[in-house]
Amino acid sequence: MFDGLKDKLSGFREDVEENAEVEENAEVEEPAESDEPEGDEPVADESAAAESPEADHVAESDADAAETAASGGSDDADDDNEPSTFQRAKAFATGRIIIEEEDLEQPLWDLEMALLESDVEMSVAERILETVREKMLGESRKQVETTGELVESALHDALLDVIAVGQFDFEERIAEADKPVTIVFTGVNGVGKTTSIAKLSEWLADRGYSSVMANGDTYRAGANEQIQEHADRLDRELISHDQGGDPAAVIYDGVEYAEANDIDVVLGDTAGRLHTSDDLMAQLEKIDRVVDPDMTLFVDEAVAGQDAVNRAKEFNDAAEIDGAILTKADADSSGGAAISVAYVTGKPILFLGTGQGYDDLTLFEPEELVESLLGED
Ligand SMILES: Nc1nc2c(ncn2[C@@H]2O[C@H](COP(=O)(O)OP(=O)(O)OP(=O)(O)O)[C@@H](O)[C@H]2O)c(=O)[nH]1
Ligand SMILES: [Mg+2]
Repeated sequence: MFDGLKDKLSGFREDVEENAEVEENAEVEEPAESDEPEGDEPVADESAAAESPEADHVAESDADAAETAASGGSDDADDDNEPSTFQRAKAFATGRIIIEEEDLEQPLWDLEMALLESDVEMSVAERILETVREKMLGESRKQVETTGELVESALHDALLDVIAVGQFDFEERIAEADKPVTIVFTGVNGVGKTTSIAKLSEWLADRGYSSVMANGDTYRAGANEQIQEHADRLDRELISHDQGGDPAAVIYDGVEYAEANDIDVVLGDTAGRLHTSDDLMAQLEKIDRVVDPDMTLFVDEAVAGQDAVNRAKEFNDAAEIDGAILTKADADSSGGAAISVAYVTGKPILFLGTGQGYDDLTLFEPEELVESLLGED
């Protein structure tokens, strides 16, 4: 899951570390190294090394540092753009790492490209870069020991900042709400709405909540049979009307059934639709009016990347959602939708679908996702 994105993030970490290391090496040129010249090294290099300052003879000001560096007099002149010895010494003394803005320029550019290639939405990528830059260069950054740790902590904060937007505790919301809790599922065709309803029914049962399914997909031929199969396998009640019936009426009946039978949650399916389909969007409005659901969850597939992000936004604009379920995360390497949906809609991702089995539904935990994206494995 999200392996492509993981690789790209670790590429950024390596880039910054490499840049910082090159500087480190350029600065602390040990005279000992020049004891055995490797043959083709020009003589000028040897004299430069001999005159280079020892780490504990730290210059006292920028001007001094510049002078000392200049006195190296080597033709290579690759010392010119280094952060001053003074800055480094100060950073060393205070246990902080100095990253120069220009060290970050190329890696940040590469990171932006990598995020966009991974289908991270533009405004989300920009926000991530902004936070990374701020955390790595700013005064407020955390105390860390190595450049690698600094990058990791900056990326961690930047990712969490966009991924955790609007997050709430779904289980707590269910526990505290008046019963029955009515949840309506929306989204385009074939993304996994019906499957997610079956999975969520199982997820709720595992936590002690009963549920009834109501098939508001009165549009597609075969929809009743499909959801009935799930209901039979899971031994749940299904409320359905004939094809062509009023979806709002079916879900309403589901709520009545739940009230009469002490069922905790009503899971209302709907037909797949585009936000541009006026008739079908009017149906959602009617469901809203007639049933007044406690939650409307937008379902889309993680593999759809940028398209899923755009649709989440369009659905939220047309018929406000409370959260999202991203299915088929098991088949998604880019991770762009998982990172972008919450920031773009202001509504959290609540679950990831991670396979075709009933147990393949995972509560979305931003912190866990960030850790796995930045993890070693
Ligand atoms: N690999 C994988 N497949 C999934 C996941 N969720 C759903 N699917 C598959 O996606 C296909 C479509 O799922 P449905 O639940 O029928 O989708 P839908 O949104 O209800 O489709 P319509 O009712 O036609 O709009 C099925 O073959 C599911 O098994 C998932 O998390 N991972
Ligand atoms: Mg369906």
